[in-house]
Amino acid sequence: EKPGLELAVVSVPSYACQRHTPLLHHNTTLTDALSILAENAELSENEGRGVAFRRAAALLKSLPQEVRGAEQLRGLPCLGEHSLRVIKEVLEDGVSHEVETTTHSEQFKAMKALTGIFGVGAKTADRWFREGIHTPSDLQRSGHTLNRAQRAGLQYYDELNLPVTKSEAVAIGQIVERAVHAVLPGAEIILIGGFRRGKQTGHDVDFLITHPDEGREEGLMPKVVSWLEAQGFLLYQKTTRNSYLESKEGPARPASNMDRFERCFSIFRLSTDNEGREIQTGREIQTGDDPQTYSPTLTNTDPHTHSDTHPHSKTDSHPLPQTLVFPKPQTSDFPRLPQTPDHAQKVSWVLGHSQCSGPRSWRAVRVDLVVSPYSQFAFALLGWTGSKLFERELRRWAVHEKAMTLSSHALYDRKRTQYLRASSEEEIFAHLGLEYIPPCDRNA
Ligand code: TTP
Ligand code: MN
Ligand code: MN
Ligand code: MN
Repeated sequence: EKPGLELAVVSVPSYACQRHTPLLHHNTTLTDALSILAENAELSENEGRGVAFRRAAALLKSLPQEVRGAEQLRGLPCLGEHSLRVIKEVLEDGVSHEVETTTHSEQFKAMKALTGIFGVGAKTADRWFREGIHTPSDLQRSGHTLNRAQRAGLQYYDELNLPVTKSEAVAIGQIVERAVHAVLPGAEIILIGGFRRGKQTGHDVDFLITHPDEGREEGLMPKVVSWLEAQGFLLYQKTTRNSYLESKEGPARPASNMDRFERCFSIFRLSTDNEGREIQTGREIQTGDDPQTYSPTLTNTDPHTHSDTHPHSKTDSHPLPQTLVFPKPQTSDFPRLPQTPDHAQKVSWVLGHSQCSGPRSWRAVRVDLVVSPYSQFAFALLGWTGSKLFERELRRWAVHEKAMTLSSHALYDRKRTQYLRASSEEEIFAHLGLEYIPPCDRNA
């Protein structure tokens, strides 16, 4: 055996939360294959199998070099029999038979297309699939009664399946910032989810909102939503109020993985002009308002949004501005997109709902807003930054290795029977006995 090829000599810890997992890594061919199988398992509601494939993929993402032969994987954790078989096949033949069969299967294609509709989960999609509904157009024609979310999901299907760019995320951030500060000055807004991990595109944009004076954040979401609605920024929204206080389960013992923060799942109407620039205006500038405040300039061009933006962060070297400021607008200051995406033209209106109008000057974007009390902020930030597998691994580590329970609200030490406070993510990692992993390395 050639020296230096045995990756197992570099000891790789078995929990993803013990490893650095960057966005760009050396084994994309292998992880793409495993991700297809994970996705298929999840769509078939076989969660255990899905997690096994996700863990195997995450292990490969964390390796310092490209795997060229299966013998290099000897002794590495997280690689089950099935995953190893798939990896070997891809290494030897370039493709895996099982992956090929899956990607070409009618069921997988239909389940992906149907769950690609906002508001449609695997259960519903599977029921429709068995009725012969394979595409959003089939669903449209079927005359099925849909809920409000699904109707919006169908209406904006194509747009919501276009990746959201980083500049669109920043533009949305400015709107959210304006809305939040209009109803609660001093509130803090932080970009979370995939964009905080450094992703250049996402399926949505996620924001966490808090206020340094505990309690001031209560009831904030309905006010923010009203403001956004009045300005014409919302195409759809569903707000869920905080159910944390009245729940009987205890802060770190949620009944499910869903947390109980006040939150809003929404679809924004993001204006874009024909030159591919984004403007942050809603339907109309309302009379009585200062028009200048409707066109804030983009102040963040730093690609490093994965940096911690919280004041408690100690390792913050290149943060997104804590507060996005809105200097006096100058049209020339509008951000130019990297590749002028004219979404209105890219979108093919398969559903035929807007044949009448020409290219539009706006697009629909999925946005998630979460409000957390300041005392839970670090937990919410950690819990909503992802990736989903990284979060799952953190909770598994806490329970199995530390006898602790971690949620997006709190950390509970079951041996000392007490809650452990934290005002930064670094403190939470320290409580858990883990090396601090920055957001950009949580792409497990
Ligand atoms: P997502 O927005 O679903 O995922 P993402 O931002 O990592 O990736 P994408 O680019 O595709 O949008 O979720 C973001 C984080 O929020 C994820 O780590 C899990 C967390 N989360 C919860 O804690 N509770 C919830 O109910 C949901 C929907 C997400
Ligand atoms: Mn997201
Ligand atoms: Mn989200
Ligand atoms: Mn960086």
